Amino acid sequence: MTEIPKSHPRYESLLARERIAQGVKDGITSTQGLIAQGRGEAFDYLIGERTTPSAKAATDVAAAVLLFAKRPALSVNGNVAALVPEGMVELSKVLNATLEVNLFHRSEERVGKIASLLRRLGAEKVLGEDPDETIPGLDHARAKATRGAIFDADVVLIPLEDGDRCEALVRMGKKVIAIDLNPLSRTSRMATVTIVDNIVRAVPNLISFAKDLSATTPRDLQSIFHGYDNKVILRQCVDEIQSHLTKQFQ
Ligand code: PTJ
Repeated sequence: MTEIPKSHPRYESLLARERIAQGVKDGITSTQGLIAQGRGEAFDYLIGERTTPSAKAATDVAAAVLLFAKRPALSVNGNVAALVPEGMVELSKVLNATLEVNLFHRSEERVGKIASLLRRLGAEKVLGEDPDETIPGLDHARAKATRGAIFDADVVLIPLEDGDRCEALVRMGKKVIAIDLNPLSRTSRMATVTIVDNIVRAVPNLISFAKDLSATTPRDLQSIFHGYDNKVILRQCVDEIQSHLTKQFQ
């Protein structure tokens, strides 16, 4: 990887680029993943490369929903595996959740490499290499799902999703938590809870909020979710972007 000095004003962003580029070289990330990262960066710029108050609120609710889940599952794709593999493993342990490798541009080789990486980092429950079910209503590889993980989960975390699977999972009656820097995407609009934040900030926040809430009773966790309205959060996010942009030229 290119050596990036910590003093560089765009250190975090350049580091993420390096991770994605390395992911492609290692056969973990798809080449299309480079484009996805670029799109994410553009939205992150508009957001101000920070965790906004609306993202913080959504992350707190997401942590509560994942904690009161009976069978939580965390979906991992090639970009997630390149950017936050250690974080996803830690999150799975804090939540007692199963990780499932699920790819849009699926190749069995890439699924295997990602699953091995997660196991090497200490993950105990990794599925996705032998999917035994299909998510109804999807015609692409993302439909592949596994019993014991995404297929029969009651709550699914889908970071950096590319479209209609979110809607299909919601149709199955699941609560879906999305991490997506684009507040306008189909995924962001369809999810039960959308965290509009960079995954490199959102996953550490989720881990820390889940740890903080770990002693909370299921009843109190449910009350954190009660009355949550994702549209209100997305509207707040767009307002935050607008006021951030306005401030740039004052
Ligand atoms: O590994 P695969 O084959 O499953 O493919 C994964 C990608 C990400 C390539 C695939 O799912 C895809 O094409 O996704 P999209 O639609 O290009 O990107 C999904 C969403 O993630 C977009 O709305 C991006 O803005 C957003 N995004 C990109 N990078 C980040 C991000 N959101 C949070 N953090 C990021 N770092």
